[in-house]
Amino acid sequence: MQKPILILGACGQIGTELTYELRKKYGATRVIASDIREGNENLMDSGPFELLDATDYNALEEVVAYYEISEVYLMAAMLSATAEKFPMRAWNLNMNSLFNVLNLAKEKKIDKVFWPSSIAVFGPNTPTDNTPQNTIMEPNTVYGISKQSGERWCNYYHQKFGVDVRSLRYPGLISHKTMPGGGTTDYAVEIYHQALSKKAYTCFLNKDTKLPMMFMDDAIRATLLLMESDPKDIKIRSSYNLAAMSFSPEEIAKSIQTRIPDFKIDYKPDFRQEIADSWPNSIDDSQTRSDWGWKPEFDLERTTQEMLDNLGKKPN
Ligand code: AKB
Repeated sequence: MQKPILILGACGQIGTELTYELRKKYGATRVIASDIREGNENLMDSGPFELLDATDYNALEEVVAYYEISEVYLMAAMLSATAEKFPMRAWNLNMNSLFNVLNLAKEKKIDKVFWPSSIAVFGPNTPTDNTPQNTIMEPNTVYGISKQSGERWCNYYHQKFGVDVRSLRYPGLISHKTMPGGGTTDYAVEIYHQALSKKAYTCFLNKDTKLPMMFMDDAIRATLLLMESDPKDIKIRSSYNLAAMSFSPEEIAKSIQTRIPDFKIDYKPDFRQEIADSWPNSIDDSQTRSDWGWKPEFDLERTTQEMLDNLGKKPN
């Protein structure tokens, strides 16, 4: 039987869908959702929930002991755009929560950890097309620096203390169930909402800024696949490159126009343009595919169809 799982940051964009999927798979009572605030009604009604700050070690240790938690998914983080505004808060949240979870695993209080990294670990000196798994990184954003440091700590805890920590470098994630918050790739979700509500969108990135992206179902599937993989197949304990598609704002707009022909887009780049310019255009995830069998299912066309169909059913 699956031992209890704790999700930290369960009310965010990824945490919400991860909670639904894990509850579907393992049963609602075995998946404890937690966050510093309550989530949407569906999430709160779907199983146990704890108000919990992932940076508070004692509170975290108490919840882990109470539910006899075996696996932790640490989804709490401050993303790239917000982190530029609050560097110290971002560093404290992103690093202290990770140390807390890694230390619980080191002390054998939990068995397995998932921690998300990001394409933000790469920087302006990284090769931009088909960015390899191992390459120059040198991130120049607060968020990217925290993710790159986190990767090194994950690898360190695995090598020194045998901690079973697993990680993916998520691209920008697109979903219709929960909004993203504070990221540079958020435009790729906002655009679908505004295409339906206003038939127009002003994008905060330039029209030709190509970034790696993924539909949420693929991201959740990759996460569960990695967590269920045999430890002997997991050759990388810092974080795996993960890819599905890459597109620019102009390309996503064209894909929306195939279904909403009078949709209009214009461009007013802001401070997020500089962040996006420092990230890769596309990612080479061939090692991820060969080590544990990853393969994406959603391209841009299918993502547009899913987003517009599902958002179209919701009240504004
Ligand atoms: C962000 O834009 O900050 C995130 C990410 C790519 O990690 N979506």
